Amino acid sequence: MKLDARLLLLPLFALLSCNANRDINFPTTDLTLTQVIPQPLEVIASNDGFALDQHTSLTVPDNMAWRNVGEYLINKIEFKTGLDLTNTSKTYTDIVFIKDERLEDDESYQLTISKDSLVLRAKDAEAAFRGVQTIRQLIPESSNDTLSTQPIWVIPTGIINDKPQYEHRGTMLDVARHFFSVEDVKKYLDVLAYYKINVFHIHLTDDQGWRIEIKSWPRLTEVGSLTGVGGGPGGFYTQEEYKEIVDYAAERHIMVIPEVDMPGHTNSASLAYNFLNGNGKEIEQVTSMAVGYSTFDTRKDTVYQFIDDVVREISALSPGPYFHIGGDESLVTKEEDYIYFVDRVEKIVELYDKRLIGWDEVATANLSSNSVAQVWNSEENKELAFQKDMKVILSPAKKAYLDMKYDTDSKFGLRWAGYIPVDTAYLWSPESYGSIDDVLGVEAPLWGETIRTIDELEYLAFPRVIGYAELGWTTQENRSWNSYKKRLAHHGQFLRRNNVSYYPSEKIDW
Ligand code: TNX
Repeated sequence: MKLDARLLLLPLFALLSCNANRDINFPTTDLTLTQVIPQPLEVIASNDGFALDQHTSLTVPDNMAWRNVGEYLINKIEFKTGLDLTNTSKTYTDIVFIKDERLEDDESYQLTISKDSLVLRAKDAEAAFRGVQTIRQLIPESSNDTLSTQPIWVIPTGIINDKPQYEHRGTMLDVARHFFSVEDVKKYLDVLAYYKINVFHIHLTDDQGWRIEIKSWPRLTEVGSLTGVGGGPGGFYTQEEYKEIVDYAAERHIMVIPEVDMPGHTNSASLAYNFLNGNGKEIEQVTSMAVGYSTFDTRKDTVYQFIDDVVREISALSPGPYFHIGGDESLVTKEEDYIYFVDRVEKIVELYDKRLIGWDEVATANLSSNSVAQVWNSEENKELAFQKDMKVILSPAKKAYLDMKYDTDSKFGLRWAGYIPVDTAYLWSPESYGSIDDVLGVEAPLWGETIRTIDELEYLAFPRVIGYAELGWTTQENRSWNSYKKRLAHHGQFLRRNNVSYYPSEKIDW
């Protein structure tokens, strides 16, 4: 690997001397004053400028995963500035990616920016991709074209050493209450990637709709996907379409966690296959927002045969290590039946080499330490999880629910967990929920009862999800609301350029 790095550096030294001949007077800029979100671990300014312009080239290690990261950056630079870095004839400044295995922590990267070169070091393409987001954010929104004949985007010089505090920085999207198209999901993922979000949890099934094709049980989508909350048209992903989402996320180094919610939240499945139903009532299609009335029949072997098929088919399409079984609000499942169910489903999930995740209620079952509880509501369940040596994901509803209204003016959203304005969303400490080793990270769920379009989705998600991205990445000592709100104000331009319908909260000076 060292050899690689040296080979790459040779042309760079040649470039350094070229650039010295250029008579450009850069304005001095301060790297510590840039608007990067999430705030990096360490930023050291050296108060000079790197000129990104039509004479900048990009050099990357010769390997497919790295080349993809390089292409991603090239495309984003072109979108932001109009510069085509693939078409650089005479190069004066160079962006260089170097594979450096000394940066051994996952997702850790280093940027060394001087007048002539911007060097990104990382151990692998995933970590480089995180560093690329920082590079994108360091490029000013507009060029400083008064100083030269061609536009120049001046990036401040210095060093950034960065890595995340938590390995899991995610958001969940509920596509069951209202369905969102592959295109909508892709648009969302691309913006999430800019904030170094690395987990996309997709809530694929609920009482109102079943949203993923299962080849061995075709009625799930033939019958179970036809509507949603409020009686709209519904929809589902074919397996190919689901794969398209998984692949698109993977290109952004985002892992997809599929969720099939059970034994409650299963009306749409029982509507398709009545034998699954355990609540003793006749099943009808539901389009209301009610929760807690449905359950699988936990004492029937055929139900577990069904679950085995569902977990097998979805796991085969999902390269990530997790399978989310829901497990929340199973209010009509008897306690002993619930525990029996969760214990048995854990074995099925493990059979397909996945780790079980469930909403915090699953911690009441006899789960192994390999399984994970997603804490949304119950301190007690969190403690049960810790007693079982399980890791937890933090999604406390009062702080991290993207489907809560911001305030009394909010057009969409619920309010059972309270209003969550942009500052409340940011001002809490994941660190206070448990030791950093016991907590995988932070995930902000976006339940879909009140949102039907991508604009409505974006209104609830942005800007709050950006704050959750910082809570997951940045250490507590590096976080401050005052700094964050100033940095966030500068992201309005990015959001507008990308056509994101964010909520323009008055708490931010957009
Ligand atoms: C509770 S949070 C639910 C969801 C609803 C959500 C609405 C959780 C695990 N279950 O079924 O959509 O509230 O905010």
